[in-house]
This record gives sequence, structure tokens and C-alpha cells, in this order.
Amino acid sequence: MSDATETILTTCPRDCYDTCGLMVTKRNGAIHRVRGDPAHSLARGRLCAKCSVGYNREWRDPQARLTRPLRRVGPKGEGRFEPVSWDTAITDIAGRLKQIVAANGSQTIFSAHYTGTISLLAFFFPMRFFHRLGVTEVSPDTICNMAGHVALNYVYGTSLDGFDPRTAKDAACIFVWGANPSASAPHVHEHWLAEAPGKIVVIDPIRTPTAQAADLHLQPFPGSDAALAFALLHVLRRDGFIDHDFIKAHTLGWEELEPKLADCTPTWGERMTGVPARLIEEAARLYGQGPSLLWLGQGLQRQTTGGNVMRACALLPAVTGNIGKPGTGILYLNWNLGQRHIDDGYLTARHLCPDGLPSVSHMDLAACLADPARAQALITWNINIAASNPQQAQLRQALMRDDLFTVALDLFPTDTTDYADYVLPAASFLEFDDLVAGYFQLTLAAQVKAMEPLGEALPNQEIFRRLARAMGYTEPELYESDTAILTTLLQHAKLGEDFASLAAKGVIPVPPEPLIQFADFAFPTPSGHIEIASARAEADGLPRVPQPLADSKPASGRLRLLSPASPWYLNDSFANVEKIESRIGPATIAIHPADASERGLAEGSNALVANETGQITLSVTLDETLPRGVALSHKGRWPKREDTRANINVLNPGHKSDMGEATCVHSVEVTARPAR
Ligand SMILES: Nc1nc2c(c(=O)[nH]1)N[C@H]1C(S)=C(S)[C@@H](COP(=O)(O)OP(=O)(O)OC[C@H]3O[C@@H](n4cnc5c(=O)[nH]c(N)nc54)[C@H](O)[C@@H]3O)O[C@H]1N2
Ligand SMILES: Nc1nc2c(c(=O)[nH]1)N[C@H]1C(S)=C(S)[C@@H](COP(=O)(O)OP(=O)(O)OC[C@H]3O[C@@H](n4cnc5c(=O)[nH]c(N)nc54)[C@H](O)[C@@H]3O)O[C@H]1N2
Ligand SMILES: [Mo]
Repeated sequence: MSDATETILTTCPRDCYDTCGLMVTKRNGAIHRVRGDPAHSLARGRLCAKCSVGYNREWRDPQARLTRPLRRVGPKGEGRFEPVSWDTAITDIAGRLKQIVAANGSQTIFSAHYTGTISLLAFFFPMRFFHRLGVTEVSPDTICNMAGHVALNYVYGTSLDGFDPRTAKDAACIFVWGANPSASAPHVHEHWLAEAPGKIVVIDPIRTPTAQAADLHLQPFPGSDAALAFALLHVLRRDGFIDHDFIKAHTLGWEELEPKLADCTPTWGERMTGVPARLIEEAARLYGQGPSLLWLGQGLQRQTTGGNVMRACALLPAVTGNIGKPGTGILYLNWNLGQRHIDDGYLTARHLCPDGLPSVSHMDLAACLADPARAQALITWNINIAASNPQQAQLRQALMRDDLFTVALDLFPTDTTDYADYVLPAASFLEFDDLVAGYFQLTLAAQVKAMEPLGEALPNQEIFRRLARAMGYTEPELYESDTAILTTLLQHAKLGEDFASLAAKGVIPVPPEPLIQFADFAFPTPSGHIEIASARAEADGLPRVPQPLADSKPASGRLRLLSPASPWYLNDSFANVEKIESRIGPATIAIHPADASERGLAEGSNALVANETGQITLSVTLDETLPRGVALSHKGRWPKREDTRANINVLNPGHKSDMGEATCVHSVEVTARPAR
């Protein structure tokens, strides 16, 4: 054994805007420390608190991790298992799946997955197996951002080609609308936004640290942003910021929208949204003077009318010509992998299922799983549905079904794995080579193996290769090795890198020079123009143009509950990290002091928070910066680690937003009263 110190550059593949470069220091062949890569443009040598603690403790701790395949011995939900060999687990699982295919059809097997990791192989490769098997796919984005995708597709023909963050240096103004980078993108908040020369305008019902640091903070009531957008458009039009040449050359439908703006005065906007008219005027002026960037967050669209909100907000760049030149553009997610020369059709072997998989919304998952005629088996990977999905109690009831054959892949023993018949231990990102394409910065990065998998853990890809073999499948795509795929990807990308050279650098920008979004003004809509009015939306039963709507305020006595990203969790990851658990204490609900006193609640008291879907006891914190009628409780806790055996999603009825059958979790309404 050598006593040499070795460093490895790798990449954090969490579902986070930052996609940090990491530096792993090894001593005597073992990992000594995982930290931020000092040379990485955002990480700058430091990790966020959650990853810094988690990656140096539980993520490398065989006591905390799943390390062997497990077979259930107790009742579902109890989490009692016996270890079995990989051979036994894989043979048994394949045997059951074959029986189900023969007796009930492959579409009664459900695959639920999301972004537990976004590294390309671990995220995409398992789809090769599912495409071959022909399962029912639980439509991944319906749990997160589907309404926004559908909406932006109507307007721009794409939701994945955002502005290049490097162009912030050219922007006089940046709107951060319904995103909270101080939690959801900590290094973007700390460095990218802080260093941007332009004025920062944050639009968020919550006074987040990002809002506090901004030049201007607009605090609309949740779900009122479409009305706010119309009031901004009114001012932009009144004050001469409309770019008529741009509208004529590159958009469709302005004449249908314009008449609607007349009544949407700042005073009207104030009445609809709660944002003072004077701030609406000021924000419009800052945006109109430009050049301006518009970042539309994912929190923004998790509303009953979230699709309409996104369509309305997306009009700002289109009517002011803030498109196609430095310092302008719109961003939702930068995840057009083709732009980085990555072919996701190849990664998922889409040709094995030419018509696409049948799919259901996450909003319907609990009902589907409760129905033996629809669901005979469930395979979960990269997701923890028992923590993150709506209708928590109903979902758990469905997962209790003894005849629902359930297989769960994870790093950790979660609430979801507790319901499985077989639990399969997945290897962490520190344990295998992969590639990571960030969804904010335009980069391609190496995820580099820094340690052997803990125990018998295997990367997702290898687990599905083994399952394919046991199923008797013969398609070579199902067996392609990680090395072969990484080589092919990098060859096709023509970036002059192989895996070793990329691993030595950690990360490269793709393209190397800042990109001007929509520089060619070719919008991938049916008309090739930005569609302010959309015939496709109309054909889908929606209004042709966005509407100046605001959700109605909760009925008296109710609060609108927001449950966005916490800085201490990454969705439901890190909730099992003990240092974090003791640092943040019990689950809380923040409300305005006046709302609290009306309900007999005080700082530190326990509130029974309830609605027709469920109830939970939460510790009250008072926050006078919250709008009246709004409550805040962050997502991410593990039900089984709570006294109540539930988390905030026990309150989410799983209603669908107006587009994409997607979540509208920020539209949940609750009552709160003293808990006994
Ligand atoms: N109340 C409320 N609920 C929400 C939201 C909200 O705003 N409010 N947001 C929603 C959103 S935006 C999302 S995206 C979902 C996310 O919800 P989830 O997808 O459930 O959450 P994650 O923590 O991202 O990842 C899930 C699991 O993936 C595992 N994992 C990590 N790496 C690997 C791997 O390599 N292989 C395997 N097999 N597993 C791995 C992690 O250990 C974790 O248990 O939650 C949704 N739920
Ligand atoms: N630390 C951490 N980082 C994360 C995650 C995490 O859980 N923790 N999750 C990751 C995932 S999966 C996702 S999808 C992203 C999500 O990250 P973001 O895109 O930032 O979305 P959210 O955290 O859901 O909400 C962002 C903000 O939207 C605000 N908001 C809610 N409703 C409204 C509204 O009606 N109007 C306006 N204007 N604002 C509103 C909330 O108050 C919140 O401050 O973050 C990713 N990064
Ligand atoms: Mo998400």
C-alpha cells in the first residue's frame, strides 16, 4: 500500500442547477475528503453544506448505505429483509416479471424513476431495459416541471434551450422568477448572481435570501404571476418598450394579445397579485431597458394554472426583443443534450420501443397502483416516491398490496424501499465512471470513479444488464458496457476529448465560447416564430393566448402552503444525514405572525396542519416577511424518521395543473390550529 496522496476530479450529479466540480483527496488508497474543485467556476473549492456533510459521511458509510440485495421477510412497509445473493435476487425478479408479462401483459409493470442521479448512464441506460420490456412509464416530469415544459413548447417550441449563463456579463437586468437559487442552486446564488453586473429582480412570494440580496423583490400571492406578467406587459407597452420590428419579424399573435393589455394597469396588477403598483412599474422599466435575462424557476409553474403562468411570463422577451443578442434570453432548463452532441435516443435505445411507452402521470400513480387490473409490478429507481409523491397515505396503502410485486433500487433504505419485495443496492456516483451534463451551465463533465462500490452495490446500468440477461433478452444494446458507451458518446461529440482527458480536466464548457440563445431566430414551433397565440394550445383545448389570471385566494381560514426546496436537502436526499437532522431540528411551518395569532399559534408551538387529504403536526415558526395567507414548509424529510411517520406530501391531494398532467404542489391549501 502506498502512502501517497492522490486527487481525483469528479462531478456532483445531484438534481441541482450547480453541477459542481468536485475534488476527491485519497490517502493510502482510501478517500480522505470530498470537496469542491478549486478550479471549478462555481464550486471554487467549496461544496454546499448538505453535500459537504453527506458525501463525507453517510454516502460512504456502509452502515447507512444499502450494501447487499435484500428480500422482504416482514410485512410490506416494515423494512424487514434478509440478504440474498445477486444471482438469487435477479433470477427471482426476472422469474416474476416473466410470469406477469405472460399472465397480465408487460404494461401492468410500472417503472417509476426520476433524477436521484442525473449522470448520463445511471439516468438513461436503464431505459434500454424498460423499452425492451414495454412497461408503463410513470411520466417522470409530471412530478416536477411538466407544466412549464408544455407551456414553453407552445410559445418557443422548446423548453430545454435556455440562455447561456455566461452571457450574464452582458445583461443590464436579470429577472429570477419563481426560482430560489439560495436553496436550489447555492453556488449560482453565491457567485453567478452576486457577480452579475445587472440589476437583479426576484419575484417570489417568499423573501428568500436570493430575494433579500436582490435590487428589487416583488412578492406576488402564489399563483398570481400570470396577472403580474400582464401588468408588466401593460407598462412595457405604455412606456414604449415594445419592439414592433421584432414582433413583426419573429412572433405570431401579438394582435390577439395586445387588446387584453389595456385593462391590466399596475393598479389592477396590485389588486390581482398584492404587488404594489409602484414596484410593477419599476420592474417593467428595468426589464424594458435591457438587455435582460429571464430565468423562470420550477417553483413558478407548480400551480393550478402553472402552464398559463409560464406562457404569460414567457412573453416578456418576445415582445421586447430580448432574444437573440448578448445579455438576453429566457431560461427554464438547459437540457437540450443534442446541443452538447449527446444523443439520448442512443442512450435509451429508443428504437427498441418505436411507439414509445404508455405512460401515466405521477398524479395518478397512487390510484393506478391500488388497482390490480392496472398494476401488477412496480420498479422504482432514482426516486423515493413514498417521500416525494402526492397522496402519501393513499400511495402507501397501495404499496401495501401483497400482490404488487415491487423492486426498489436505491443507495439508502428509504421509505420506498421499505415496501419492496426486493431491494437492490445502487452504487453511488463516487463508485463508477460516467458523464454529467449540467442543466444550467452549458458543460460536459466527467464523473470519475474514486472508490470501489460499497459492499455489493452496483451501478444502475449493471443491475439492468443482469436483469436483461435473466429475462433472456438478446438485443446487444442491453449489454453494451459503460466503457463502450462513454467512448461512443465522446467520439460522437467530437470535442477532442476521450474519457481520460476529460477526467483530467473535470469539466469543459460546450460550446467553448458563450452561446447566443436563438441567434438564428429559428424557433422550433410549427410556424418557426415565437407563438404568442398558439394553434397547438387551442387544439389541445387551451386558450390560444395566455390569460391574465390569478388563482383565487384560499377560502377563509385556509392558508396556501408552499413546500419548495430546502437548502439542507436535495429533494429527499440528505434527510438521513444525522448531522443535518440534528442541525435543523423538527419539521416546521412558517407563517405570518398575524395569521398565527388569529389561530392561537405561537413561535415553537405545535400546529395541526390539515386538509381533506391528510394531516400532520408541525412546529410553528413566525416570519413577518411572508405574505398573509401563505405558509412555508420545505420538502425533503423522510416520513419514517418523523414522529408523525409522514412528511408534507401527506397534505398534497395530487391535483393536476392546467398543462402536462403535472404537479401543482404549491397550490395546496391547509388549515392550521393548535395541536393537542
Ligand atoms: N411537497 C413537495 N413535494 C415535492 C416537490 C415540492 O416542491 N414539494 N418537488 C418535487 C420535485 S421537483 C421532484 S424532482 C421530486 C423529487 O423526488 P425524488 O426523485 O424522490 O428525490 P431525490 O432525492 O432526487 O432522489 C430519489 C432517490 O434517488 C436515490 N439515488 C441517488 N443516486 C442514485 C443512483 O445512482 N441509483 C439509484 N437507484 N438511486 C439513486 C436517492 O438515494 C434518493 O432516495 O419531488 C417532488 N416532490
Ligand atoms: N437544496 C436543494 N436544491 C435543489 C432541490 C432541493 O430539494 N434542495 N431540488 C432540485 C429540484 S428537483 C428542482 S425541480 C429545483 C427546484 O428549484 P426552484 O426552481 O428554485 O423551485 P422551488 O424550490 O420549487 O421554488 C422556487 C421558489 O418559487 C417560489 N414560488 C412558489 N410558488 C410561487 C408562485 O406562485 N409564484 C412565484 N413567483 N414564485 C413561487 C417559492 O417560494 C420558492 O422560493 O431545485 C433543485 N435543487
Ligand atoms: Mo424537480
